[in-house]
Amino acid sequence: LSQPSLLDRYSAMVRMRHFEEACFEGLATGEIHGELHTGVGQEGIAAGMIGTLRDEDALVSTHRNHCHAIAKGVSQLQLLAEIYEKSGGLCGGYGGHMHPFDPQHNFSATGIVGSSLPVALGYAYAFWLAGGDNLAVGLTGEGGTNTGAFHECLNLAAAWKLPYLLVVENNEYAISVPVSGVSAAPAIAERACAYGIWGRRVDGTDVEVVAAAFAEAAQHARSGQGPALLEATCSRFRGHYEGDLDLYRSADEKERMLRERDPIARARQTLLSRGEAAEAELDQVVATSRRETAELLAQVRAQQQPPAAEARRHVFVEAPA
Ligand SMILES: Cc1ncc(C[n+]2csc(CCOP(=O)(O)OP(=O)(O)O)c2C)c(N)n1
Repeated sequence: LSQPSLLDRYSAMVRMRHFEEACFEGLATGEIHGELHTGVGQEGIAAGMIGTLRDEDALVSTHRNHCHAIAKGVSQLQLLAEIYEKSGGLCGGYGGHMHPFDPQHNFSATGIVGSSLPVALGYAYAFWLAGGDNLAVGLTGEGGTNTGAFHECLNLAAAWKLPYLLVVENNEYAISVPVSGVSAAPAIAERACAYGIWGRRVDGTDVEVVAAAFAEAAQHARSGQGPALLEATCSRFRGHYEGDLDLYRSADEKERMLRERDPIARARQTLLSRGEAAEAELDQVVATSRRETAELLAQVRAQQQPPAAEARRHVFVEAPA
């Protein structure tokens, strides 16, 4: 796979943000039910994985999974339809936004904090048994790193030198709990020393820095040298979920975060200052993405919901007739 240009990564991030905005619409109109967690502000981490992840690699994400799915190549139409609870969704509209599952791309997610990690470990073990150089990536927020699963997965993956890459999106808050209140160590990546594995902490708002570190970590884990722990710092621009009053962050903190920690604005600034793109070209990228996302949403809205009578399908094992 060749690595995308910064302009390509910028386009991908813009698209991810517009995708999230399309989800806000459905929540406001009552088309989407339940808690909705979006990756607005965190797109740099997902977009940094593009170009390194292959179709056969596995990516197991969290409750905040939309950008990761897009980076993995999951159909945006099927993903948005799933979030909008439509029959054409990845899981026929039964899974909803926290549980998209795409076996074709080895992509899945779970709303149980920390539980993406052992699922990814299972993929890593299967890949190791099969030979070859497929990679399993497990994602978690920094809150999920304080579950037992985090320790157990890294310990086992290290002992067995599995092709396992654990990515931590450190947005500093687990709902309202700041990382400093629950972790004495300043950097989660430092825990890599305890397992004897590759570890690094990077600025997740710089998509190029993420891409370089992700590619290096992936190469390390694929090549039989054991797992890798990549921590990417970032900011969550919205509340924990849509509707969260977000009273645990001051107005000053939020204003500074929006001004200084936007991966899209940062990439745009870099493209302009290096002369790799002009304002008009970047505006065009945004306009095209907006139009295509609106078309996507219209297609989703035209779909049916699964029939109410089948609400319990896939909940219980169905006895053969
Ligand atoms: C096992 C478990 N405990 C609690 C919750 C409720 N919960 C949902 S998200 C969340 C915080 C997760 O924080 P973090 O891992 O940092 O991810 P972020 O939301 O910041 O992306 C919690 C406690 C849950 N879903 N699963």
